[in-house]
Amino acid sequence: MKKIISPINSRPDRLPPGQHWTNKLHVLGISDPPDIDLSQYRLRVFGEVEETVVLTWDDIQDLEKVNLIADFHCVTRWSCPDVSWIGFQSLELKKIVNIKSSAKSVMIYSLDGYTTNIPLEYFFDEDVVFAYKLFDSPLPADHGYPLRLVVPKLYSWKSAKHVSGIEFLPEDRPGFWEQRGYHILGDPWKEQRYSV
Ligand SMILES: Nc1nc2c(c(=O)[nH]1)N[C@H]1C(S)=C(S)[C@@H](COP(=O)(O)O)O[C@H]1N2
Ligand SMILES: [Mo]
Repeated sequence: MKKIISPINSRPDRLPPGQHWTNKLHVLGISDPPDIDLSQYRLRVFGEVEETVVLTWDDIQDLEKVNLIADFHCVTRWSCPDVSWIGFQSLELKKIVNIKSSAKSVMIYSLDGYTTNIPLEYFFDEDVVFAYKLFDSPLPADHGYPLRLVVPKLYSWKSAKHVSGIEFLPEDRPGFWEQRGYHILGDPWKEQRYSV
């Protein structure tokens, strides 16, 4: 299995400004985790693509697996070092869906009603992974079962849990927290916490 260590882990300024280290991944969610039946689970890829693609849980297991090691930076100022995830890279999507050149951004949809937006240049980074394992165990319900996104270079509200949809957008538009005052991008090293 390919191992990816996020380049953020070897930055000289590894801990972003205004953050402190904790040794725990704290649970933060807008609601209780949804009930999931894996046989019914689907991941839908749609929007600015030639054809909508719908993946089953088995389809997802067939994608090339990677192990990502990355620090996790929450906008509420805790940072957890060296979190280990197993899943597939966002770049794998380019092999299974034809993305139109009009696509500029993605909206990620979650089964708890959560959404978040990510510009394509961040979404298709090498260290962006859709994870189904955390430290070698299946994702716990409250950490995003069955599938979650991990975007190490942005604050972790962009790392959507319980992902069920990926919409390619012709222009960036705000998701759940971005509509409620969080920064549209969310770079921790620029302290892009809030939009005002
Ligand atoms: N579906 C969903 N994903 C979500 C959230 C949420 O409320 N719902 N919260 C976000 C926030 S603010 C953070 S800090 C991380 C927390 O991930 P964890 O609970 O696994 O530590 O998940 C992000 N992804
Ligand atoms: Mo967060």
